[in-house]
Amino acid sequence: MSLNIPALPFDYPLDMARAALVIIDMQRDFIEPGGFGETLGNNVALLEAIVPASQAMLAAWRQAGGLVVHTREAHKPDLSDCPPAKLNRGSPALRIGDVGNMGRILIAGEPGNQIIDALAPVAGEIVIDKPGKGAFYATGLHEMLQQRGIQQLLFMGVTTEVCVQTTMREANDRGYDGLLLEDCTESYFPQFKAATLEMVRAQGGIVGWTAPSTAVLRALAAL
Ligand code: C5J
Repeated sequence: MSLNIPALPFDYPLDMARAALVIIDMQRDFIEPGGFGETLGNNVALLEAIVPASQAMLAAWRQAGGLVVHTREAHKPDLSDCPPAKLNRGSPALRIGDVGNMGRILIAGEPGNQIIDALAPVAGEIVIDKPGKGAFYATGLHEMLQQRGIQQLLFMGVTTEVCVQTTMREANDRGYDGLLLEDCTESYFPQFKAATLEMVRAQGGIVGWTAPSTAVLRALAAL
């Protein structure tokens, strides 16, 4: 049975048995005051603002028995999975592997690399450490989803135009139908978020669909 989700560019037929909620990089260093994102001069309040809607979506999804995937942008402590092309760009003031206010930046296991408490994974949920911006690169995520018969991916998380959009495009190329939850994703640059939403749903859904989380919540409540 599929649930009809009002979405753009047209309705999304959600089949819970074949769908997963993918929560991208809701990590302390990107979202919390004092973390990597704020140290670089970004207004993290923009990202914090999506937490309540994301919590409500996650709670409803869990209640409906849906599969949840969490990702973290995380590198090995020796940085052997971080190519120079990634390491040497970004702000020279604070680079991947440097010590920030919440431990080493984007290094697995460090306090700042953890998912925020409000959206912490629970037993049975998939947690992916990804060295790239996209969640499919060098992670085995595609195989994990295929083993579980997943064909539809609903996306939340940060930042919209970087890790969320990259992952959504990777998913699209692998044959998944992606739906981006508009109020559960954010960027440090509001114009980049707006542009990403437009790009995703342009040309008949060239990358996928977008919808407010309330559209999914209403459908799940009717289950
Ligand atoms: C993510 C980034 N998660 N903006 N990372 O989008 O570098």
